[in-house]
Amino acid sequence: MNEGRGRLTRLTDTDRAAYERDGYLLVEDALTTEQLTRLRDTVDRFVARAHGVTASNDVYDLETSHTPDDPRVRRIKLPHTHDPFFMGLARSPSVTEPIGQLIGPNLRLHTSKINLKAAGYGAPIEWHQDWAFYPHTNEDILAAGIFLDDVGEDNGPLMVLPGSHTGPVFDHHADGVFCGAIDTQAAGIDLAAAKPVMGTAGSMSLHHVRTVHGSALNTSGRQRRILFLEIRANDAWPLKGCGDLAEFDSLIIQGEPTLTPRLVPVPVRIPLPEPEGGAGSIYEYQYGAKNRSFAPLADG
Ligand SMILES: O=C(O)CCC(=O)C(=O)O
Repeated sequence: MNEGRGRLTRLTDTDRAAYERDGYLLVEDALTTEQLTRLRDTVDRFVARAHGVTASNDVYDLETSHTPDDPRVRRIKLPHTHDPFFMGLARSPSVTEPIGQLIGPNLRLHTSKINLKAAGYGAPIEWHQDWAFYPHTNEDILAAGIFLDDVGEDNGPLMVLPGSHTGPVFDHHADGVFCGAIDTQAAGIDLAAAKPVMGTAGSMSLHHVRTVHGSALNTSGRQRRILFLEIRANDAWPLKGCGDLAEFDSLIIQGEPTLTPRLVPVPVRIPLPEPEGGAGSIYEYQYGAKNRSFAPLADG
């Protein structure tokens, strides 16, 4: 199937104003039925191959309760590097059209992941700002969350703090080490203001790179799988370096490469030093968090 034939969602002025004000937006029915079916089938095949896997690796991030016979995958890492379907989806108008209306037409993928949040045990993700993980030369960057399942209040929806994208960049360190999580109590954050981002399968959430967000353990009987495509303007360059230029430019999903990053005065904190032994994902970084806001699985 040609992923180029996506849906063309035009945002309204009200949508754009809401994104500017709140730092997030939901695009309902962003995907075509064919795209959603293909996405689900592709993800099902990845999950089936987790049988027999003993430890987290370059593809799978495993729940602490995972066993090779009873696979429990909490994340598929960097799906765009494992299957061309995902880059095709990122380049389809279903994704680029609404995003282009928020951060401009020149777009480059930053990273991708599928957070699976299985029924009954899907792990929480502590409050954080993506910007704390990857500061760039400007903040025309957002995360698109494509819903594989209906997302409601009970199955661990993405939670966001409206307006937090215009506030401070919070400390994501514990004991002087980057832990990828905010101690919300110490930071004085009012979590009562948080909002769940809910919608039907095939919808797409968009949150600004500085929006504070997180999500709870999925204690419901329904899984909640979301593909996150994190997308930036082509002239937003990572402060930690772009690595190999050809590889960097291969991530362009729309528009032309540029060697002139756009610099704007934005607050930044550097996500260093790394925890000892490194961390393979946000879940592993957050093992270092001192005060958690979301309850983990009782035996997890
Ligand atoms: O899956 C979620 O609910 C949150 C995702 C997220 O913020 C992340 O993976 O960095």
